[in-house]
Amino acid sequence: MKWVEIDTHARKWIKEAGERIKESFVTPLDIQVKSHPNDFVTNIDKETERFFIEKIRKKFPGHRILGEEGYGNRLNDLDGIVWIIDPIDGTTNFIHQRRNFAVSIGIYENGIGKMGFIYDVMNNELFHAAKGQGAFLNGRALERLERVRVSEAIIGLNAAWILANRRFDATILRDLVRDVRGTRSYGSAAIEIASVCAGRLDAYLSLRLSPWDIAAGLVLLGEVGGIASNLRGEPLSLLQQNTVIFSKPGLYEDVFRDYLQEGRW
Ligand code: 2AM
Ligand code: CA
Repeated sequence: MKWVEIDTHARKWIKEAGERIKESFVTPLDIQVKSHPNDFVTNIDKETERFFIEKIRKKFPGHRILGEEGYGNRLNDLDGIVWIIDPIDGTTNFIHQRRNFAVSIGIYENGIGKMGFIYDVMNNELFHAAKGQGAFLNGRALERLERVRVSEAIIGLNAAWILANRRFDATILRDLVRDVRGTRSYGSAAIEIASVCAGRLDAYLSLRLSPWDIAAGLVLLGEVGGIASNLRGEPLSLLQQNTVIFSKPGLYEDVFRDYLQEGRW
């Protein structure tokens, strides 16, 4: 019963937040830089996070919240029920394109993913999943992911990750890019993960994502038989940044066997 109530409210608030974001387009954005010159936050990211926090605190006072913009709780563990919120995933798209961004919310209980919601606001596509009950796009069940080979795969990957750098050997991902059927980069991790869940992409890889970028997508992916881990093959952490691969089965094992092994990820 508890989870039905959480589900009903989460959905309602997400749609409401989407409407508020669209309404905000008539007023100028207030844009600020965060950790580096290409990492932005806007007044709308902040207002949207505060909107969810107010609603959750009022309706579910015992729940804790981890939000990208920091208005939630400071968490050292995932005990109890925790909402992990990215109010706008794809802020750069939001600023430059006014599309291709999403609201992403994962709800966990004692570290176990119970519900995931990814709302692609401008396409009006709500992906949602409840643990053990399947994953859905606008209410229609998503199919289980089938195995696929590297040579037939379209993968989500930001081109920046194949540039030479000091942290890892970029030639490894370059080999993968050469061997797949194609690459795509949407600029919103949540939309890219949702795309894997819907079979639009076969895998998504990134070298640095935060808990709020992946919390909802992890629940969704589990419900369609996909596999997620960091690039060392270890489980993803929701308390720190991760390298990530979200993938169809088959492709996941092949990518690790033939490409990722030698990396210093
Ligand atoms: P954000 O828009 O919520 O910040 C862009 O390639 C994707 O990576 C987006 O989903 C973006 O989420 C995420 N991302 C994670 N860490 C980032 C960072 N330090 N700078 C820019 N994008 C980041
Ligand atoms: Ca964000």
